[in-house]
Amino acid sequence: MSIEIPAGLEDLLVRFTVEVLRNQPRDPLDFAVQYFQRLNQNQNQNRGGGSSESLPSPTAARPGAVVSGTGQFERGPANRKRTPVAIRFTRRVSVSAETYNPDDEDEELREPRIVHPKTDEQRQRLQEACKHILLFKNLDAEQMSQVLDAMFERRVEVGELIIEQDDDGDNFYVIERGTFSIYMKVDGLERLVGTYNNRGSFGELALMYNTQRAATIITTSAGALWCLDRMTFRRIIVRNNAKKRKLYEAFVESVPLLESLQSVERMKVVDVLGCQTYSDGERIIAQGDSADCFYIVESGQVRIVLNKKGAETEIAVCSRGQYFGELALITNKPRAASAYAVGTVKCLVMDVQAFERLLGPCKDIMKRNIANYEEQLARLFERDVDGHTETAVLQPRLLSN
Ligand code: 1OR
Ligand code: 1OR
Repeated sequence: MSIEIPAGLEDLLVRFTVEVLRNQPRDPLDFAVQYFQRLNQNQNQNRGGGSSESLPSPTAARPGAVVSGTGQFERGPANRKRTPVAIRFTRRVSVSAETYNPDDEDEELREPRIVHPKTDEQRQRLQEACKHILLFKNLDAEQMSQVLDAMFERRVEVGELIIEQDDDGDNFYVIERGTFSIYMKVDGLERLVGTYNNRGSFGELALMYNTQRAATIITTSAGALWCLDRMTFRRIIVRNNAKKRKLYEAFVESVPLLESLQSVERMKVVDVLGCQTYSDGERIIAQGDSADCFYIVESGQVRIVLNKKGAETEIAVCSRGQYFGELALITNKPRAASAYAVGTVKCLVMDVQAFERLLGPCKDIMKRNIANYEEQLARLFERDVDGHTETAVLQPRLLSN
């Protein structure tokens, strides 16, 4: 006797099983009833042209069914916590960074919305941690609220393995507090290539491009992370990135600094940068601060001001297509000058890790310009000595050569 398995049954059951494992419901039967009812409603809505994205998951209807961050992790060798078991269910579609198209993932996008209920106190901490996350900067209010709903907290201890290079991607992580080391295998040896210090985010690459994890991340202190599951990340952030690419494609093609990058690399720059608006007179960078960002001016003007012995001197003005904030990242020193918005200014902002990863080919240009600063500085303060300081003779630095 041959039994025919209806088309889609296997997929349906796998998806349901993943949801059960992810949500750990106290009553699986009740969860199943709600899950399938909502799926059914969802499909009916889709047939009628409705959107599936606002559907609550069974967890939303059942406050208290929170996924515990720590409960999900299994222990591995050396007593380190390993990546979540849910990782085994992620589908790595390809390992090519160039071939992603979130709109192809219709099935994934139809998954019910994930909600992890939070106390007011947790939500406040989460909002604070997410305030400076560049990948969230271009989201509208509804998208941001869905992201916040889906995030869940994970407390970490020193020495925990959060991400292991070459694993599949499960979550994107936002740092609330704690320090982390970034390791990469180079010629078979693990090398420390960077750190995170109480701010920032990581784990976006494997989720954006369906690749294996590019680096290993280990905690170097106790701390707290907010995690966003792969599905929500793809449904909201990756889809939004497709729009961002269209929006900024022409602009990044016109930025002289990025000329030496291939067009696919320029698009990866767009994927990770955030757009930030500043009002007239607002300080964007404070001289002496430690640095973790790099800026390209999209519109408006930015004054670069040097404070020497209490006297402020304008040393450069950056306008559309020009960059600033590279010096401290390259020299690993505090900010050498302050930067202020002139009128309303929009900047594209990139974090130091993305700067290191993506702008390697542009560093020669930046270093040449840094050499020019030194010359200009020497000229400026020679004039000072003679009592003829004239900042107007200093040309805004040209960033295209
Ligand atoms: P992921 O999903 O690949 C590991 O998981 C994460 O480490 C990765 O996303 C990034 O968020 C983060 N190169 C690649 N990934 C990095 C790097 C990095 N730094 C942090 N991540 N480099 C180090 C830059 C300081 C490049 C080294 C050449
Ligand atoms: P940062 O990361 O140090 C401040 O943050 C930014 O201001 C710095 O990177 C540069 O992008 C910019 N000439 C032009 N731009 C400068 C200069 C400069 N210093 C800092 N920035 N100098 C020459 C002045 C005649 C001063 C060199 C110390």
